[in-house]
Amino acid sequence: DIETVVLDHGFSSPLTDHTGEPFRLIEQAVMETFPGVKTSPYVMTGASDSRFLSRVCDNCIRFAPIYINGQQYGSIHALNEKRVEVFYQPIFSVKEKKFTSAEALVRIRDEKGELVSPAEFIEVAEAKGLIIRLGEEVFRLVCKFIKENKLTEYGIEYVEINLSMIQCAYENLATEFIQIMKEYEIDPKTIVLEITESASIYEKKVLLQNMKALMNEGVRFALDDFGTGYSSLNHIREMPIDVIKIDRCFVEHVGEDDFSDAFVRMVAELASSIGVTVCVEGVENKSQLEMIREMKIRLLQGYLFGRPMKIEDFEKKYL
Ligand code: G
Ligand code: MN
Repeated sequence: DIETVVLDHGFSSPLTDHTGEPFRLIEQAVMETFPGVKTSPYVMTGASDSRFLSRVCDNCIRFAPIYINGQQYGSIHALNEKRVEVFYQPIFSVKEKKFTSAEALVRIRDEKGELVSPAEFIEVAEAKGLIIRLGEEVFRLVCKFIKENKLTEYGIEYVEINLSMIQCAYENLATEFIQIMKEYEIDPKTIVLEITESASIYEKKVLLQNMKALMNEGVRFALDDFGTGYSSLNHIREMPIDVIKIDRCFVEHVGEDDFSDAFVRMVAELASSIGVTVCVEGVENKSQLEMIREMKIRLLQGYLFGRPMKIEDFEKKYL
């Protein structure tokens, strides 16, 4: 059950798996090579959870087009043809009564110009080892956005960027991001990287090294989708986290079930006593807003305040 891949590179020695065994590559698919990155053979041998196993290693291989239900989304093509876009969703500060940050959310346009949602392509990009380059492009686009719009002059202090756990486990991530920030001459304090709890248990050592190197420059970190996945309050203690983003499933039931209420209250209480900022995600209506208003929450995000929107719309509305 080996995935079909075609090798189109100039390697002289056979590729090997983690045990050093050469692995088979079947002809007829496309594989691209880029300096610095290799996807692990696990992906190709169809391991049950390729998302976890598609580690990024030292050498240099990446896969090219991606197919979803037989349709070619071709992230590589999208990347090359500049069909990757970043949308921005405003984040409201309760204390300051204004929008003080935004979350960057990646979109891809298909050949017809229709938007493809990340739910459809992120997982595939991860499994195919494309996420590193996609993530780098997103990071570039955000840096460009920050620089061109002088965001801080408009009170938008930082932009949050989601990291895939594969990016977190990529040894060169920090070096590459630092280089890009220099290139665009942006202040690292205007960047907050969102990691998920799953990332914090997977390849923890590399993640912590990346975090340390980036934090030395001034980049900060947020824990995304908090309360789902492998929740452990220990993550907050072990990780140098600035912001906790409470998953939107909690605000969805706030005021309806006691657990959600208690959870949001507890996280807010804990966070405020250790100097971590809390952001509640997914605020969609006034009644939810009323419910969370008296909890010690600093930041609010959701459709009630603004949907993720194209750069032009974000500029018109907030800049
Ligand atoms: O995992 P993460 O929290 O980064 O997910 C962000 C996603 O949540 C985006 O795709 C965004 O469109 C979506 N989103 C943002 N605000 C809301 C909201 O108020 N309600 C719902 N249902 N989704 C939201
Ligand atoms: Mn996020």
